[in-house]
Amino acid sequence: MIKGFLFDLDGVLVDTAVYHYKAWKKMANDLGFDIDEEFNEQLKGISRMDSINLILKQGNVSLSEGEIHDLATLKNEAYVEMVDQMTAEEILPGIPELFVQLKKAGIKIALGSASKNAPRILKTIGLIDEFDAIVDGNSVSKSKPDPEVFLKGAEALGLANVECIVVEDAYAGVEAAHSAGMKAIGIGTKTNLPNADIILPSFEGIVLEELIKDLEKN
Ligand code: B16
Ligand code: MG
Repeated sequence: MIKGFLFDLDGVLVDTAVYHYKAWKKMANDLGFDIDEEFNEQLKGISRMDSINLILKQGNVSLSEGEIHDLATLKNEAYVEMVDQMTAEEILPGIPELFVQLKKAGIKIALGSASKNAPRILKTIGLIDEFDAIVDGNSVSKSKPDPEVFLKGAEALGLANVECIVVEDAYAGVEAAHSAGMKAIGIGTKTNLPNADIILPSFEGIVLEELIKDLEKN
């Protein structure tokens, strides 16, 4: 029986990837190279430090640990400045309606995100009070595809792993869900999420009862 939904943040509840991209691109440009949108796809769902290390490798830039840390801090300051301007308008289609249906059905809601800025973003867009538990980049030490973030999410909700469904937009996130013994709804396409149990372009028009029936069949 499904008793909890664990939501990823970026790409599922809001599209913060565009702001991460702008801030990383500026950092790369300041260092004398560029990154494009195709490269940016690899950064979705992975931690800040894993992201900066991949970007520096891409630009063939070698820096000390301290310099890398300082650059990541500067990138984050630029990112935070942008996400602080976000509004509820940026919540992705169908999410508010899905939350209403989940609450009505008595299904708990948790966040399972790699972002250390997740609580700040949820406050800014007015979604924070909808969550029964929040597990973010501040409370996990291992990045997806490690299942830690979702295992902690189920634990925070007081639920067994198999009672939880993960909602993800990243391949590594779906892998993390499966390693945690949970089914995953992928937001995207069959091409980028071939491993998801159910794939939806978004939650627009989704009827929870039917979705749960499909998940239980799978
Ligand atoms: P921060 P998610 C992830 O969010 C982003 O997809 C990823 O691009 C970012 O590097 C990561 O959060 C860490 O974010 O710098 O804010 O701590 O998809 O796990 O919700
Ligand atoms: Mg994501």
